[in-house]
Amino acid sequence: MPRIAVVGQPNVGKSSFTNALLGEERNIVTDIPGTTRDAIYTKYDKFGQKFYLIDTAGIRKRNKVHEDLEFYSVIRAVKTIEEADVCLLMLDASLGLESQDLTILSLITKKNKGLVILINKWDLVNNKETNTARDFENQLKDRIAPFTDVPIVTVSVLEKQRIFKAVEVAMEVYENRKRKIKTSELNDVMLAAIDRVQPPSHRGKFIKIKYITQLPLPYPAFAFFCNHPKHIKDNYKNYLENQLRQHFNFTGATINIYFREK
Ligand SMILES: Nc1nc2c(ncn2[C@@H]2O[C@H](COP(=O)(O)OP(=O)(O)OP(=O)(O)O)[C@@H](O)[C@H]2O)c(=O)[nH]1
Ligand SMILES: [Mg+2]
Repeated sequence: MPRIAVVGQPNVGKSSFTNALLGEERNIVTDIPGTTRDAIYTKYDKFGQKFYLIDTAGIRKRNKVHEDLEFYSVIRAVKTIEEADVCLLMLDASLGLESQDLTILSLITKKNKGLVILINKWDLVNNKETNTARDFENQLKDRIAPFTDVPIVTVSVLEKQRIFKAVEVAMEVYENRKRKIKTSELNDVMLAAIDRVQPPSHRGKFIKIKYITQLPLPYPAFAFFCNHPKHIKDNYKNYLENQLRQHFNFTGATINIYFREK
């Protein structure tokens, strides 16, 4: 079963979200940051969807952690990220994206976990116009670059707005993260892309990518076999990643690209 963890800073509404989905007050909700100390696993089985939902302790910046208890909460939250398939990174709409959130985000991407960003407490945003959510999303994307192929959902747990949408999106990301592309299709698409924009040569050395395979890992990872793997530049690697994202749906999943000698 998929394991979906709700992570984020203290007090953003992680336990409230879990309770709202389960339809019961299973996890303690208070306005005191740091209420949840342990990761709490619950089985969700509704509307044809089954997964483990993991409520975690809020993650604080290390230097703000004074108490021992809080320190261990951070360790546990990090462990939860490691155990999860998809992480729902919850933000507070009234605070926006803070540096701690970027720290959590980089933990999630380093571990190659699926990612959905939930902007909670959307009810607190005043004067919502048609474009408010879109503007908020675009600003957020600028700040989380280069990994921007990430779903962002504005929610209000308090008003039960879009919480099931959040679940749906999380399950999509779960599928995207484990998506396997047939080798023939992968090579057709990517060799054509490589033909259109070829890797720049390095000191007169012509770089030729011969074929591509997807690695048997729980997250998208691809090996590009070529003659001079060390001489392929990062911007070309970015081009390849963008091409993969344009042709196949990997939204919310990290993509690892390796160059190997052949
Ligand atoms: N206005 C508003 N308040 C919310 C919303 N969701 C949660 N809250 C409030 O935010 C406070 C914190 O909620 P919790 O669910 O305990 O937050 P948490 O992220 O689990 O916090 P920790 O366990 O301390 O990390 C509570 O007072 C909630 O009632 C929302 O959508 N809108
Ligand atoms: Mg909590």
